[in-house]
Amino acid sequence: MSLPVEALARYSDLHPKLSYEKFHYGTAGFRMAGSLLDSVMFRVGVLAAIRSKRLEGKTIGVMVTASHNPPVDNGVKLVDPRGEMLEASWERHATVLANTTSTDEFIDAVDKLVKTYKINLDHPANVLYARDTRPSGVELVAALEDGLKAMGANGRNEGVQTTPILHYLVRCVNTKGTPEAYGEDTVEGYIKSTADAFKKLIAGKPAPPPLVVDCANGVGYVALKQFAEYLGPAITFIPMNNDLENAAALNSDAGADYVKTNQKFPPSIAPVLAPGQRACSLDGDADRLIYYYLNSRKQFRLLDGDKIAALVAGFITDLVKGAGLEGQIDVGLVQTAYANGASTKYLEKRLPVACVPTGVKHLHRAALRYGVGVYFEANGHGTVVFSPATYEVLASYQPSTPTQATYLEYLNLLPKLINQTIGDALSDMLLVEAVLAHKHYTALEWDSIYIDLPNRLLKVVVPNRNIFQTEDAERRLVHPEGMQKLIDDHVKKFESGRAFVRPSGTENVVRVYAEASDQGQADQIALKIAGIIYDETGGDPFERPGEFL
Ligand code: 16G
Ligand code: MG
Repeated sequence: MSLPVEALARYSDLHPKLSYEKFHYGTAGFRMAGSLLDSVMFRVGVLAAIRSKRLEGKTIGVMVTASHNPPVDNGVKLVDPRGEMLEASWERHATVLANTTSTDEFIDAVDKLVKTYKINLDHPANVLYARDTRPSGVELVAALEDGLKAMGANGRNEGVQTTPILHYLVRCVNTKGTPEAYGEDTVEGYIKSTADAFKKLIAGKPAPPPLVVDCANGVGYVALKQFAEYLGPAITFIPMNNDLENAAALNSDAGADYVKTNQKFPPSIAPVLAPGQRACSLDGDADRLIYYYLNSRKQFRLLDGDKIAALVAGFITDLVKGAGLEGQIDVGLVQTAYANGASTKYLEKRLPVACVPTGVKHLHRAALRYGVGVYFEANGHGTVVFSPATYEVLASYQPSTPTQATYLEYLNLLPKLINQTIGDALSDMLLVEAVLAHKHYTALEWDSIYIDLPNRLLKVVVPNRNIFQTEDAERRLVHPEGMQKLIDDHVKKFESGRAFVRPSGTENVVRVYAEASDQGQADQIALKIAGIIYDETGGDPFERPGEFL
């Protein structure tokens, strides 16, 4: 089969590129105002079909979402056959195709891609796609479908789903009928398998208290309702911010990003929490989770990704030990430089802790190196991955005591409960609730496993963030020359002082993180570094004077 040039031209002309727009496929795919994405969606449909053919008909996923961004935005990202994010080397092909300025140029670029990889176009193309609740998603999916039609691809439209469910379905489709079969490739299959594992894991434990779930007025509420049906009395959810009728409400004063960024309750949640009661927030596409609670002094207390990682990593190491599998399964944790120093200190006593650059793909790749890899970013992205060797150990191990048998049973349930393809706010939520039930922890006891060092996160608008280059997992600047020394000379004056500067991958800013033994010092360090950046690069210390993020 040769490239269907006539069909590509006909459909491409229906989705002309806006001349002035520059597109870039970044850590979270393409993401911008939904109104600018028509041509991009069509071209992503063509690219997904070509990638599927390249992979001999393996199903490629496409998720139309802009996650925790405001409702006016939308975006799209591709998902590879094992449910992981698009192979990094193809990100630039997505960027090139999106930026071709005419149908002819687009078709030439497609032709070049096919020739470069010697893609046999006779292979079928299978693409599985879904969108979140954003209204612009309807038309954008139609543009995507034109891309599939142009290439004669088989499209499977899963409608409105969470991002993690899309990732899960892609992996199920591609492993069906193989020894690595991941599960039934239906939403029902995902809900049932995850819920069943949860119910078995907490059987005989105290039932979790009713859980307030802030759904960010997004698609997470759709999946939460389905879980509630399957879970029945095992756990009671109190859904909040579940208004899917009003598109403007998405992520507005709600969601995991709101809580993490503002370090406070969503306004609608604050009045309903009793002292000691915990709650959690999903983000707009339900791939990020943050917990929090009202303490006895009626203060907001954050239980972020680092706290979730600590709880989960501690539990899994206990299970491995209890099962008598310490020498056969290595549990490791992956963090980024944002992880609070206190969390790293607490965890590295218990298990290997690796630090990698920000971005789920870096953490996911590092976690795959362990028998059981736990990874969470402080912002609530995270999951747990189990290596093929670990599956074999769990399948063949003969426990020598009833206690070991019990722990082995729990260990065998975790891969079913946890969506290993990408951070999944709902499956992570059930995992947290299961661990708290096993440990008989209240939110306070969970919070007390270590005490966060006071910290401050700032963003500084600079003329050109790309002059900031980092090394050592973004913990040290190598460029601008000499800036890291200025930072080190200042930070070393403070006990437990730590700070780093990194260019944002999603906004035109550099981010400054600082922590110290008290809040005043952490603030002082962050402000001083913002000043150094300003002096050295002419950046504007604050997007809005005094703005803290
Ligand atoms: C994206 C990343 C997230 C990262 C964030 C950092 C994925 C799926 N998402 O949202 O992991 O924490 O960017 O943004 O990789 P920043 O570079 O602007 O700080
Ligand atoms: Mg998200």
